Amino acid sequence: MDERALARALSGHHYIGGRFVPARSGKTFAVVNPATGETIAEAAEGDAADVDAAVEVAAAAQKDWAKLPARKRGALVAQCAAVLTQHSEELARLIALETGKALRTESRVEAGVVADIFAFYGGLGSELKGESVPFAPDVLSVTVREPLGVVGAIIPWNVPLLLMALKVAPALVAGNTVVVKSAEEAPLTVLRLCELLGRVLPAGAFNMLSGFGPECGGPLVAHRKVRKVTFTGSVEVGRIVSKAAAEKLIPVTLELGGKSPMIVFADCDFEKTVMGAITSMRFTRQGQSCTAASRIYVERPIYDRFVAALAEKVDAMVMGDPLDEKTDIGTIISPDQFAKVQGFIEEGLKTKGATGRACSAMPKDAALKKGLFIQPHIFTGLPNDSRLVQEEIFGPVTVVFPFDNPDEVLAAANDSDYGLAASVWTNNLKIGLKFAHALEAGLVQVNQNLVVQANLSYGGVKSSGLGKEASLEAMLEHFMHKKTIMVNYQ
Ligand code: TXE
Repeated sequence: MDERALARALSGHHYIGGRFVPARSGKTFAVVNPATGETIAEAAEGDAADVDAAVEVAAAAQKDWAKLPARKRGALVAQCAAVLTQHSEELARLIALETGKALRTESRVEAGVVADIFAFYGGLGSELKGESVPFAPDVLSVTVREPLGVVGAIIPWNVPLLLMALKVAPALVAGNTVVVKSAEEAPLTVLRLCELLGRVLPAGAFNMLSGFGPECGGPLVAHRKVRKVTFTGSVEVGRIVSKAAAEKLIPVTLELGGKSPMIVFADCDFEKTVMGAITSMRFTRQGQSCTAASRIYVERPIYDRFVAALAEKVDAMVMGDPLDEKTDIGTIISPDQFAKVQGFIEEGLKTKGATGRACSAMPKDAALKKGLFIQPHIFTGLPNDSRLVQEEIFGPVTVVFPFDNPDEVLAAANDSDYGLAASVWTNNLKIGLKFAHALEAGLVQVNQNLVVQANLSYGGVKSSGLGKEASLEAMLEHFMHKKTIMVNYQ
């Protein structure tokens, strides 16, 4: 089945208790291909009644799931990785169709990483350890780790498979069951993933609803039987989710936005660093990445050369049909995001003293004329208080500044409400290490910019979030609680 037929076949469903089911209300909403504007499927429009059905099923399934030996749960999650690997190309094509992310540069990468996350967590079933704590003679005191119960997971559209996997795989191995609320812009690929996971996992362990934020995500957070919420999305909605979780006094993990600085010293490996800026800025994903290097600071001696080389490289990138193997850059996700990004660009272009260089040619194909393509823009000369410098744009827009000394650039880099990621590019190890420690971010990379790794802790500070994802630590600290048991044998 090709991706269009698959999208149609997935139409109109939630995934509850191992089955595709329609919304209780019978309502659906259109899923649109952002490269053409055509409707490719209808998604089930979930509300509180669907949430209740899914959570009840998940709560019932959790009792049996938690009774399985942890290693057995891990083995099943690892088995999911094998199924996902077999279906990786199909998932990649579907994600390119529904999100507009280029197949070769983005969607295949995401589909591959997802299997890796399930494989990683699947291997950790025997690591759910507690400790013994000396307390008193004739008293055995130990801690054991237990699952939390039903986990509610709310995901966005930019890397939906990857972000879902980072939540679902550790939650399941820890002995929880899960109800996911997919993003309204990208409900299909994750739904296909449910069907694939359902070939391995018991019914009810893993459930998914599509729908809108307040109508479907809201009731999920508020549901009495949801014992933990994990959310990735905007700061604004993160606050709403966090407040609702606080009302119920349940733990919450938040992965929010970023305005990540990239700091380039004159002694860097120039070519590698220019390429690093391209990958860090995620131009191939139209900049729709929370870790995008959306502020680039370049030491003055190489500033002009760096800006010119960056623009030249971005110019050479091909923007076009996401499913075409020649395409480097796909589309923006939705008309709303398109308008938001265009608004930033127009504001930047009107700013006195600023220059915005548009790079890479718009696609010429008539079939793409309604596509949500935006030319990548590189801005220079913006004042520090510009919205383009302070706010997350989530589009193919980066701002570049010159700097003259390390203290000045460190202060500028940290002058942000966000603190998700940062990178430093230099051959001076002392400077690299100094910055690695001094930058206010959850992830700092020196001379590289890799995406999230399953075994490395990931998460922001300041307004970028709360808690960690990925790594053993995320599973133990955020999807389990520690129970103390004391046995007096006097
Ligand atoms: O996010 P939202 P949107 C940032 C980025 C982007 C902006 C808006 O700056 O431009 O957010 O994107 C669900 N209760 N990021 O509108 O609204 C919603 O249905 C419960 C950064 O897509 O935060 C979706 O499933 N849930 C980010 C999810 O929250 C609610 C990735 C995210 O939607 C809800 C995406 C509510 N009241 C956007 N309202 C990153 N960290 O990578 C919405 N939702």
